[in-house]
Amino acid sequence: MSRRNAAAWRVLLALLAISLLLSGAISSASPVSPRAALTSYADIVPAPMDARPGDGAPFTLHPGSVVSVERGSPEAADVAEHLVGILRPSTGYLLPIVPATEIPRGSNEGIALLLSDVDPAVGEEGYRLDVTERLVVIRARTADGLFAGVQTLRQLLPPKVESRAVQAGPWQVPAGRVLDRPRFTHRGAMLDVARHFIPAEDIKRYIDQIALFKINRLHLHLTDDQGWRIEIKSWPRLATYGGSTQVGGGPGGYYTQEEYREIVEYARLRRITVVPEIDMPGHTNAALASYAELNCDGVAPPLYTGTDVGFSSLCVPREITYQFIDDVIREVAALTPGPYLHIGGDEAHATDPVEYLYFMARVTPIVQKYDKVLVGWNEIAKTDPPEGSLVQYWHLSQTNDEVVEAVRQGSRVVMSPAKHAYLDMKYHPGTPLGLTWAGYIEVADAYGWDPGTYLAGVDESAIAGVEGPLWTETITNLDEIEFMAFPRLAALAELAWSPKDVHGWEEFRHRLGAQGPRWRVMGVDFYPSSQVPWR
Ligand code: NGO
Repeated sequence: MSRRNAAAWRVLLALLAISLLLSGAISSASPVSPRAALTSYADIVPAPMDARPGDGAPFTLHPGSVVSVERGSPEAADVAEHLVGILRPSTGYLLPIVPATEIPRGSNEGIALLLSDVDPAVGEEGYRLDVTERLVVIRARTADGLFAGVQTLRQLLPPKVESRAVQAGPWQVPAGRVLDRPRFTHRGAMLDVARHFIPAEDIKRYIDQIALFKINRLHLHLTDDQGWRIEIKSWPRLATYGGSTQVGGGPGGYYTQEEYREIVEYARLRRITVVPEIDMPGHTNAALASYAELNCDGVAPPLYTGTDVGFSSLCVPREITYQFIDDVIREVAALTPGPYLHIGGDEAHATDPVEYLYFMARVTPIVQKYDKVLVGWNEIAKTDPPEGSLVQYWHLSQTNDEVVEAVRQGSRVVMSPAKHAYLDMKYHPGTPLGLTWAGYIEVADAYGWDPGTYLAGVDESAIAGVEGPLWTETITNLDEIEFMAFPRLAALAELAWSPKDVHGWEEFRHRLGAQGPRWRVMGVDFYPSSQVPWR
């Protein structure tokens, strides 16, 4: 639909909604007391640092409400677009966006997103939300903060606000205020698009689902033994041949660079940084199958559609290996506005340990040459990663001397301990999907650990954040992704965002229960855990 058509439709929808209201076909008050239907400040996930209901009348969004947004900030304007993108379809209201420098007055009732007069307690990524009868005001220092405030506001509106079709109001938000900021800067979700290819449209849907919980990193595991999923123009067979199948032998697929750019931009508009992963030197059968010259014996292996790990390796002594890596990293870095580039490094069981160290010493400068921060699974900790690198901890043990040493040398740690954070583990023995090697992970297990103290000898100050990896050996499509990710990813998001002193399983499971109706409206196929009192 063209922009003009879309605008015309919005006007029509708004007029329709107004005339329905006037004719009484849609009651402007709900049949029961409108207060009974109000959402609660106690139900926000992740729990805010400080949320207080007020005793005033609730705010009500009207057909004539406006969204005012800090003048002169394109990023704040993007956040306003994101907000009305949710509100307009379900309310049917016009909700024009108007530039402002202060709280609107008079008839300009509505929602204000401002970057001025900000409480310093909100930090770089936090926000303050004030809800009174006539106004919702979100103030933050950055667009990240405004976006986070908007996610809180979404959860304070009735769940049907997430509908893509016009619904009956009233559109009320209980009076109150929230002061909020994140515990950790890295709040991630990882998706393995290599074992099973996940189309770009589904990645975008997942981005929408994770943004609601203030996740701000999407780590894409783009390459593995079973598939190479990103077009590399200087080595085209990686995608066209190496991406031509997947686990179980299906047709696979890959993102063209243009599609990949669209994913990155879609994520950016939701304040999410995409972290691309090119796994090496192991997990490389798809590349080895695509180019014979990458193999030490010069013979390309067949494509692989099984689920074993640890059998493939790039050829460390061959010089062409580093030309290949330079080309790939150059092209991926050029597609990546974010600072991070993940080089995997996990389970290199088919690489000689001494060669592994040599390999990483060759690859690290390539990542730096293209101006990216090195990220790798915790195996890279033994290779002396440069200061400022991110080490992603996934092992079962709660002690790891190599990681402690890497932290001493200035690396920071992203916590993805498999026992708690692996979204591909089954919930219980009867879960139809998933693996079991790290154990069963019910919702309480995903929630019941502390990323700040989990690894002995690693202080909370060295923890960059928390990430939930979803590997796809057994997962084939978005419905299955949703079932494995939700509600556990919401639990990880709370560990990553909320201050430790507001964590608590009892409170959390009730907050989580309140997400059920919202997920149902959004069409998210979540796992209805019996540990959660679903509404
Ligand atoms: C491991 C392995 C992956 C598997 C995953 C399955 C890491 C970092 N490497 O995690 O290749 O897909 O387990 O749970």
